[in-house]
Amino acid sequence: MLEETGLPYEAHKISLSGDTTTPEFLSLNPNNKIPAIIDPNGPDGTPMGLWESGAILIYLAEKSGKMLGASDTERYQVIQWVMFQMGGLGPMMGQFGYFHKFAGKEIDDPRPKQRYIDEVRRLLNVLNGQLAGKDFMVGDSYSIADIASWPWVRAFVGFYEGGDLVGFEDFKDIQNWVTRCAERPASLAAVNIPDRNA
Ligand SMILES: N[C@@H](CCC(=O)N[C@@H](CS)C(=O)NCC(=O)O)C(=O)O
Repeated sequence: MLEETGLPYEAHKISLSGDTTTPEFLSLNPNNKIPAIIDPNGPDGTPMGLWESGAILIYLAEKSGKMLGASDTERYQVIQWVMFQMGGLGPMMGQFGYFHKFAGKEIDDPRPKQRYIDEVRRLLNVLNGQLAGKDFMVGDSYSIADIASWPWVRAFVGFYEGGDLVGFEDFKDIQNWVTRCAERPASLAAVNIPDRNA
């Protein structure tokens, strides 16, 4: 979003094995998660900290006047689909990852993992329907709904290796949309900020 808008920013590399529980980080986000931002020039001209990616995206969209739909109706639809990611795609894919790739894969009971496979497939079906015949999730333009969502789908298939389990092959509109979003110049730049190998 910062690359798309051109807002100036300074990225900080955060390790999930320790950096999010320091007193300094907790003073910014008591929920010890990334992302979190500090805008030194917040709404009242004073510094403002903010966490939860959906809230950050809405804030940056309003600050820049970009990525929030082309009309008032689209604005609420964009927010609706951002919430769909926050409450659906993100948590369900994340829990799937725990049971499929991380510590949860040692659990013999197949039901927890199956629960998240079924829920992710259901959510992808909803998203695929929304994308039918469209380039982006809402209206004709790229928005914070897309920005919130495509990296999760890409990570579900690539990083969590869940594609085969949900029949990702069948979700052609999602596949084309992920490629379309990932190939934007801002996306190509952003996925390596901060430098993963530094
Ligand atoms: N709903 C939150 C989710 C944030 C989240 O789960 N962040 C993960 C990384 S993707 C994290 O910081 N995990 C570190 C931890 O749990 O210790 C948001 O969208 O900002």
